[in-house]
Amino acid sequence: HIVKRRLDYEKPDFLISETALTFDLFPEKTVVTSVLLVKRQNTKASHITLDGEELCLVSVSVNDKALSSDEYELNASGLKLCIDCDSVELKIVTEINPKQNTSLEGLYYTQDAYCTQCEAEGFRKITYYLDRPDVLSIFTVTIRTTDAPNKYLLSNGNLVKRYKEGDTDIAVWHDPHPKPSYLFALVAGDFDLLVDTFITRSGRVVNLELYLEKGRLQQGQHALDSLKKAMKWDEDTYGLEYDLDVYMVVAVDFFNMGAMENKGLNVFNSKFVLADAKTATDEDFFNIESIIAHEYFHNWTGNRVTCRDWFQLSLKEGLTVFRDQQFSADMSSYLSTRISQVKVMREHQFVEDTGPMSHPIRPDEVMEMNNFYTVTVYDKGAEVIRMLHTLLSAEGFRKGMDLYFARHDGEAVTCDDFVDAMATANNMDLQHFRQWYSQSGTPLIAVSKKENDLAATTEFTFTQVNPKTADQKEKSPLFVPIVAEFLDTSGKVVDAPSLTNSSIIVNEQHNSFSVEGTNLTPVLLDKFSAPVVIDYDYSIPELLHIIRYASSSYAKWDASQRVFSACIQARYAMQISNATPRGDKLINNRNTLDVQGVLSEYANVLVNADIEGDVLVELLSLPSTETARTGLKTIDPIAFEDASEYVQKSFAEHIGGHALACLSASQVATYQYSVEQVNQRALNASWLKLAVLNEDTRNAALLEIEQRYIQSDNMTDRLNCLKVCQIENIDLFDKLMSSFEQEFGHDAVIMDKWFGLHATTKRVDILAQLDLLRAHGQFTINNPNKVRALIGSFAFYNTLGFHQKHGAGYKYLGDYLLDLDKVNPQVASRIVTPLLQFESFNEPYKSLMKSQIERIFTSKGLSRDLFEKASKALT
Ligand code: B3K
Ligand code: ZN
Repeated sequence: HIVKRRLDYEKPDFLISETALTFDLFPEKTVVTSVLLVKRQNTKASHITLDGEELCLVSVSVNDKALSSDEYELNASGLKLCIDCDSVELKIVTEINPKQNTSLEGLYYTQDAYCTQCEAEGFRKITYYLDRPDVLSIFTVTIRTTDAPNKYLLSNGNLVKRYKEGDTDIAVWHDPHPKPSYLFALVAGDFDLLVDTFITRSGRVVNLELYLEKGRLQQGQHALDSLKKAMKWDEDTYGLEYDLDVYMVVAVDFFNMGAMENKGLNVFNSKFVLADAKTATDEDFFNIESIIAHEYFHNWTGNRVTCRDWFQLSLKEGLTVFRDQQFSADMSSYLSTRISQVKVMREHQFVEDTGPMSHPIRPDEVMEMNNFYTVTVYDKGAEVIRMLHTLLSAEGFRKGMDLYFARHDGEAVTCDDFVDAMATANNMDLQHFRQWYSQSGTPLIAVSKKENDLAATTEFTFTQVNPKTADQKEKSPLFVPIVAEFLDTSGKVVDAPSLTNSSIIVNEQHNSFSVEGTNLTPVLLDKFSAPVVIDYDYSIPELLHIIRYASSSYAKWDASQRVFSACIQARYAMQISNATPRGDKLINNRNTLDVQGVLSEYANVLVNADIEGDVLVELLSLPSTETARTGLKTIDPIAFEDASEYVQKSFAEHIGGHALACLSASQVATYQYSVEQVNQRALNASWLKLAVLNEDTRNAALLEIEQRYIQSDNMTDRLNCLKVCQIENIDLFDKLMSSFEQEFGHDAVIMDKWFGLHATTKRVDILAQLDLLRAHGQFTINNPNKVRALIGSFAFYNTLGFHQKHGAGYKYLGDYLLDLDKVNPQVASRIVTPLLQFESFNEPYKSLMKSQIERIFTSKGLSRDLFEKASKALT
């Protein structure tokens, strides 16, 4: 397995100006005929090497002359032949087996339909080609089939012709926009079709077509509405219009990720298309809206302007995630949207930074590109774009975007080209800022304060620490905008003229700022203005002061997470030390914390302060383990989970009585996906959980759950009920789960929720349960959604089941991954993640996890995907 390096980039010697593909579709033997107009760019080049994997070559001809096998070189990764002139027509015929293709990359056949996935390097599993994003070509695609169920034959661009020759159905598509091979798509199968139109602001009519599993037309309406909103939003916000006559979305059950932005023909995981009140949760509705928008936004940020090479992936992904985040915040609640993004950063991206797969948002070295569709490239990439947006303001950012498109429409470019456009349009020096693209890791900003009583000022010193990561030892200080405010003792925000755009710029190892006044409480990193960790030794009274008085709801939430985290860490320290506890009072490294006292006071603030419902929801929920353990290098996962449960339960004891009252007061309305209702349902879920955890209200709350589960008209409430009894009453849980299965057992998408709930249940016999669930009629190792729902949920979220004392949970995952790797390496490579983090755990967990990685590493026939991760984890 070879490592590719970013700095080794070379321009292609040849381009392909036109690509004509003909597919004769048969499930087990599809014939692909490719006619390429090849243009030489580098006159010194005499040979072309085309990428190709798992192909059966039938014939090659150059300018109509067939080559004999000694006139080309063929190996497992490609085809090399002589082209010693400036322009030739190359004709290549290959055969592939879509039915046997369980990797779901390239052309595959499942559930009576053909479907493709080419990004990043899947096109080479369809035919020999220059499978790299800087080779843009005009595609014409002919699809031929004699299969009666293949009613729809789809590819990119516009349909030119649809006709019959004997019993062969033929469709011809032409895409006028030059594109790289990764944006190619083909779909053939029978679907129900949901249609609508969108009129662009310049008056062009675009046909919108959603291809859905038969009988599910109703469930496509939310996706269709979301698409129209996204199209309008991109015109209003960035002046960007759609550029073809038709926009197609196909939903399929077998898909490796969320969706794919193929030009004019998006392919979606049906989980991110199908929804109605009865079967989808508020979260599903939210995700559908955001992913539909994300893929649509790619039409400009990704397709019209694409990446020069795959190291530049964040050019399109970071930017498009930022755009979909802006869109979601405009469509729903800013606060909950932003908080969910920050959780992804803290719970997944910061974790990636501490493990063996650490990389900058623009990686330098890659073995398997599919391994780099990461939270770092996507979500941290979006945070880097967001910092630019903060620094340049919305107007400045728009100017930069306009210049970026003016300069690069139709090109394949780099992250540097993007930053250049931003810098030039705003006449700004972004030299230091650029380092975010090349440096990996999470900066730690330690903050200390020194009061000068005479001058009545406070000096804040920011010390930037950039811990070394698995991939980089040398680090330097980054350019970090920290949005901040300072509260005086009465809760008023003091004037701080040293702030630019409400931001403190930390750009050296030490930066100091002076603020008028003393006894100030700093509110730092409001809205998560940079992907960093702030280390300031907040006292509990300071945090409660922020929760009472900060001008920003986000800052209140952030402070509340610190209150809970402090309690969890204090309890954890007490549990793992042998010190005799005096009640809950204990001494950890930093402070003496009376956990019960803190929680009681915190509950008091929540009940008595005038806090809006949407903020309250956020303030009632505990941080995840990843957030709560911030600052602890290694943990005992079981003891930490116990500590967290203790804090959760204690909090419920302090606020639970109030919870039941709030719950009973809430009114039930017919389900609607609206900001108000989403918020109300979330609040009810929090109250329900707290009421069940509180001894006094527990029985009443459990009755309430059963009733709600039966009476509710929507999946959100029902799933919330199941989640609560999953923790607190396993008998009721089992009863409701069987009724769930009876009702929805026929529906694959809904049953993923059921598999996920079972996989995360605390049971001593969880591994035997997993075995049973794998034998369930709806489960198959070939379907990524199923594998993620069952095995993924177990490994990522079932702390007690996964981290078993003698390593049985780790071994279970190891065994499964070795089987899965043979079926679908991309999915296996995602689910191995929890095992890679062994350095973050105490013994014996660490060694037990590591031994599974060693076992995977030494097993025969390992995919490039798993090999890359396992080998990195062991060096
Ligand atoms: N661009 C695709 C992801 C492709 C993943 C390849 N392993 C979806 C997206 O980000 O929109
Ligand atoms: Zn994307």
